[in-house]
Amino acid sequence: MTTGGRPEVTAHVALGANLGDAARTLRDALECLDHTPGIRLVKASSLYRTAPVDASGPDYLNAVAEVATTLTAPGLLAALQAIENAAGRQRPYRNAPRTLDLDLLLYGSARIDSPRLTVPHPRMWQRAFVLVPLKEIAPEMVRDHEPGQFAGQVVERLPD
Ligand code: A4P
Ligand code: MG
Repeated sequence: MTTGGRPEVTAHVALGANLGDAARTLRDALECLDHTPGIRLVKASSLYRTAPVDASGPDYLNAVAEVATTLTAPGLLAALQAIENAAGRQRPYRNAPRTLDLDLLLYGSARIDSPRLTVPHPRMWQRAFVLVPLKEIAPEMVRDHEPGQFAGQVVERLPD
């Protein structure tokens, strides 16, 4: 399907939060995504409570969304960053606790390696907090990455 000329591309976005009312923030972010011109929310996973990986601080809530977008990949990244900023995201140091993190996991089958954007997200295949929710909404993409291999990464699905 197309809206306004450019064909829609299927993209996957990881959502994470571990400051404030994380569940509320993630649900609001999904709604914001769907209301952003050029982005249509297709599917969202459940929310998962996850232990921090390579980071300290409170447990995270994580989720993954599938969107259809007429934005370019850099345009989609800019839209994700605008939603993060509206949620009060601050970046005091690397992997600091955050009110909202929106990472672009996949943009169709594109491979992008620019200073500001790497797609597929380079760390996604090592992370149960990404792959478990991704598997819930797109099992075909996670075939070769069984979540069982992530011993020690605690991921618990929250009731809807
Ligand atoms: N950037 C490059 N590629 C991308 C992409 N595909 N998507 C650049 C989003 N951004 C991308 O991002 C830093 C810079 O990455 C941006 O300026 C952008 O141009 P950021 O959002 O400020 O920081 P970040 O997301 O914390 O950085 P990074 O390095 O992607 O962190 P990670 O590796 O994603 O780790 N544990 C649990 N349980 N749950 C989590 O959600 N998240 C992290 C963050 C660590 N541990 C976690 C979780
Ligand atoms: Mg990020």
